Amino acid sequence: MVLSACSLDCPDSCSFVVETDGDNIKIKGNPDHPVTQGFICAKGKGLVRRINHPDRITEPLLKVDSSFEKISWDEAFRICADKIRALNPEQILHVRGFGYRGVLANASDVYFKTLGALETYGSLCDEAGCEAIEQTFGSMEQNDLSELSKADVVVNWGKDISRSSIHTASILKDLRKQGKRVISISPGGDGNEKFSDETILIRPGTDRFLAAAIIKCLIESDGIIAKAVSNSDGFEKLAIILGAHSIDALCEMSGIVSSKIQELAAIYSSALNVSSLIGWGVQRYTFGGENIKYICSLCALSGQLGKEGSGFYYNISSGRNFAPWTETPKVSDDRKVLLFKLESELGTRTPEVKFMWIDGINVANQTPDSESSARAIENCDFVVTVDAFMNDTAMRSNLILPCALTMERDELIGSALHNCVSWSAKIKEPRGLAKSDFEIIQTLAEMTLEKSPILDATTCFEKALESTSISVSFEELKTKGFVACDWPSIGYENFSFKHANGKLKLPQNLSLELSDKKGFNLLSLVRKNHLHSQIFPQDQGGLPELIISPDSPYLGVLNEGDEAMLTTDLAEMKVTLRFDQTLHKKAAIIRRGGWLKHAHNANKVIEPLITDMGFGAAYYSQKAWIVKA
Ligand SMILES: Nc1nc2c(c(=O)[nH]1)N[C@H]1C(S)=C(S)[C@@H](COP(=O)(O)OP(=O)(O)OC[C@H]3O[C@@H](n4cnc5c(=O)[nH]c(N)nc54)[C@H](O)[C@@H]3O)O[C@H]1N2
Ligand SMILES: Nc1nc2c(c(=O)[nH]1)N[C@H]1C(S)=C(S)[C@@H](COP(=O)(O)OP(=O)(O)OC[C@H]3O[C@@H](n4cnc5c(=O)[nH]c(N)nc54)[C@H](O)[C@@H]3O)O[C@H]1N2
Ligand SMILES: [Mo]
Repeated sequence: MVLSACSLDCPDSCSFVVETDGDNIKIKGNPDHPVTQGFICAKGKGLVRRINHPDRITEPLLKVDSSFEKISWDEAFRICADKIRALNPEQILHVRGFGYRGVLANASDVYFKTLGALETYGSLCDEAGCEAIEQTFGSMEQNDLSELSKADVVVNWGKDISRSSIHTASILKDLRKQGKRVISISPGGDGNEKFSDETILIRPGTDRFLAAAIIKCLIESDGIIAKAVSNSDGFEKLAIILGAHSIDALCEMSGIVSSKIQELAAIYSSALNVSSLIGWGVQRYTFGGENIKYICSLCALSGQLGKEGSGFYYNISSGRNFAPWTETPKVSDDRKVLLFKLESELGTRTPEVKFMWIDGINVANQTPDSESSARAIENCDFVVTVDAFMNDTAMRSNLILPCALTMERDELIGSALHNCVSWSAKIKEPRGLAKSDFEIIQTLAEMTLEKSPILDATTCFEKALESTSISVSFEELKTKGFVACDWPSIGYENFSFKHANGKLKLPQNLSLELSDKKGFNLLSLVRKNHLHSQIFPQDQGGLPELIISPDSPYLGVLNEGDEAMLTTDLAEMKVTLRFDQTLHKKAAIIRRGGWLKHAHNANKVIEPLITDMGFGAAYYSQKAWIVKA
């Protein structure tokens, strides 16, 4: 029995107990870990299937006349090094995702930044919300996860609890057993009702109006706490903005009746401990940042912040407990290209980008307007992808370098949900000729730079642990498998914030929807059993499903089980319709991550809309409709 940990891009960051018998690996959740608590999710269990899967790429593959040929690592490194040496760094683009996170995972960033290569900006994930919280509080803090168990009421603003974080779901289950209350707000269709005492159906993308309406009720009923007003900037202006909208008008915009808003206002201003969960879905909209700002401001103004059992949970930086193992050079803005507009950005750039290095991201699949990203890859002279499967990105590359996966390499990982760091130990040798990303970058750096910035792995780990929040040695951490880091259990205690004047900044705008374009909001939500596009071809048979309300005004003559064309201003794709009574009439759900090559990719029809802050992808603002196939 050995300890290891999951390094998937998932907040729960589980600690594993691993049993090995030759090549056979069995993983279980570590019962001693305070959050893993002895159980893991389907995608964590699925890691073993990925390691052993027959489709796995285990040798370097070079595209010759449109088919792939096996080559040796020596040849692969020589090709890469020759190309990198021959080019001006501005002709090289590094595209990195978080398909692989951790301390050593940063090596490719360090290398390409040192080289002076271009990199991407723009976030596929959580940046609109992170930026909103930073702008509001001057930092991104939250109560320790253990505080959630002290809540009397949990208000879940759009977290898909049963799929995206099963350990949060487990805390909610326990709370309900003790008679505590969980209220979930979402456009429905996510199964949250099984984990909630009450679900409130909201019109997609309008949480800011709901939160604003609750704040307005609190202002009108003297429910705002004085300390929040004195410790914030912009309260007067916010009150004027809210004064310009009636509660009824705000209700109309969010589709929620005013009695419900009064009820929520009463809960937030009560003496109960109210914790708010904020899901990433809420910020995948054109005004996603503002949605988050209003929810956080509601927590602060009602006094449900900075104390036990209260506050909001959105995200913590998964790297905050690690010290950097090296100084990484900054990349100037003129060396950054927008991730979700790669084709147009690269098309107009001089000097022309002739070499792309892609690692830990399925760019041709996960970016909005995925077909355009796919073309950007096809149009580039030479593209290297470090991955383990022949996905939409790898198949369009010139060279595929097979990477080791979780448990085939050592790594130290943090979490976006809790404050433990875990040792993700190597349990077995990488399959075939696969190599760890770290080893690949180490070799490349030595071949192409006068002085390689990449230290040896142990030094990187030791330096990462020279962090103010960690007090165990590397050896101790390896033995224990994880360590709880030293961090205040209460975020923003005493209403002390990190802006220079110590105050929080309240929202000074309430943006109305730009247009009432035709169509429903297309929500491309996570799958239960897979992480994003890490799905096998055999799990993508038939047509993808579009889940829609039987009362949707967009159905026309179409019925459950019918084939339909899911259509947007950008493109169309064929789907089968499935009805879900719990879904909002103005929304439809398609699961994300299906592959272009299997005609399952939602991003084919999703335009590259950008969030109001943080350069996030506003996937869920996509308007779509259906026509008979
Ligand atoms: N099984 C599984 N788990 C995962 C992942 C995975 O791919 N598979 N991915 C991981 C990653 S990287 C991330 S970022 C997280 C994402 O996990 P979540 O935070 O759950 O994010 P989403 O799936 O984007 O959002 C889903 C929830 O937001 C709701 N929602 C959508 N629009 C709105 C709205 O306008 N208002 C409100 N109130 N709710 C809304 C949806 O109904 C749904 O319940 O999950 C992580 N965990
Ligand atoms: N339509 C739509 N699309 C979305 C979203 C949405 O809401 N709607 N949300 C998105 C979110 S939350 C996120 S975080 C992103 C995720 O986007 P991606 O990061 O592209 O997610 P994955 O599909 O998990 O792809 C990660 C890739 O990394 C590879 N990989 C795994 N382990 C390793 C490793 O150790 N080394 C290397 N080099 N590669 C490895 C996997 O095989 C996989 O191909 O996309 C998003 N895409
Ligand atoms: Mo994400």
